[in-house]
Amino acid sequence: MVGQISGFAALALASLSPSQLTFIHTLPKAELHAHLNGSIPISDLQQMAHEYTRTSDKAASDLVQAGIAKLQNGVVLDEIYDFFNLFPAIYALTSNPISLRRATKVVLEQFLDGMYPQCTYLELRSTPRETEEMSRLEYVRTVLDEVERYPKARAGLIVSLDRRMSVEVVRECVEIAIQLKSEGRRVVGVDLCGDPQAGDMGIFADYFFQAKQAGLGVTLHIAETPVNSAEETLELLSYAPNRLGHATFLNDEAKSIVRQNKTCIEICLSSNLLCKTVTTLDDHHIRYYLQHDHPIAVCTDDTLPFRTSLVGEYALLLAARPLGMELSEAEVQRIAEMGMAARFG
Ligand code: 6MZ
Repeated sequence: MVGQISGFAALALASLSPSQLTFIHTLPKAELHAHLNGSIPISDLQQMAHEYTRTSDKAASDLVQAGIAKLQNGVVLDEIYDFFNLFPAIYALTSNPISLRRATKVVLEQFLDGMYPQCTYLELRSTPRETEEMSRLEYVRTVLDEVERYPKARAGLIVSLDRRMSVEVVRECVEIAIQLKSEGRRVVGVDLCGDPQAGDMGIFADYFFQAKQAGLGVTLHIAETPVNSAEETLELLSYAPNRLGHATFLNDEAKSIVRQNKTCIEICLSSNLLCKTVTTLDDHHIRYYLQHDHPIAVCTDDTLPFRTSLVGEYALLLAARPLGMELSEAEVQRIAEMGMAARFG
């Protein structure tokens, strides 16, 4: 387990006693914020890259090889914006139904299989992509086919909308989510994600409203960086989201709305530390929400670049300072219960 992860969480995990490890492994936990294309294990990605380079031209192969080498060596980010440059290489490897299906399968196995699964329940999220070999509808159906191999109580899908999308693409993605849900497929919610500097948030309002009307949960990446303005944050809060991703830079007005509505905050500790939006665990906004007994869900975000696992994120809660937050087992159990209570599915 420790061998597969190598970031902050690995150090915390290695510092735990056997009884603390057993406690974390046996705790019912929900993973509610995991991006599919950011969670593919490196060994699978390497194999996929190997096959890809045999059938692709040199320029495309070079791009993929350079991207995979970076991920393999452990990404070091100067700032969060460097993070989004990692995806073109990964996307090249998951651009047809066969490779997408394979990636989804290994990501689900990573979270849900084994003697001590990372989580009891997973809400995987992914952004529908149109490629030369599949439509966005086919993309979502392909991911769902794998998600639905697990019982309903174990896995669901959130359809992500990227901040860079045009209004036409946003409309198409929300229509797909609503249509598939009405067919009884396991779409449980919609998400807003992507480069925090990009996009016009005004175009999303109607579509998040439609998604809510159709019974889908709504979660929004919000105030992930200091450049996200207070106006944008208030606009996103006006969509009445059920959960929020990161919420690192909320001002007092936004915090008071979030607390009044008891909106669950998806907390991704390693992600925030590696993207340098939070300096240390002592400065992390999780402390504010714990002090106020506000609902949170501890999640991984992207296990590959952030070199973590859900068990590793829980280790960060429990481990002694300076490796972890030194919370008690009772506090960690309460956090896990809040995560389970915030499921859409
Ligand atoms: C914002 C993120 C993210 O959807 O193609 N993504 N968006 N903040 C983050 N935290 C640092 N981590 C991942 O998965 C990859 C996509 O998820 C979004 C980005 O848009 C990325 O392209 P899918 O499966």
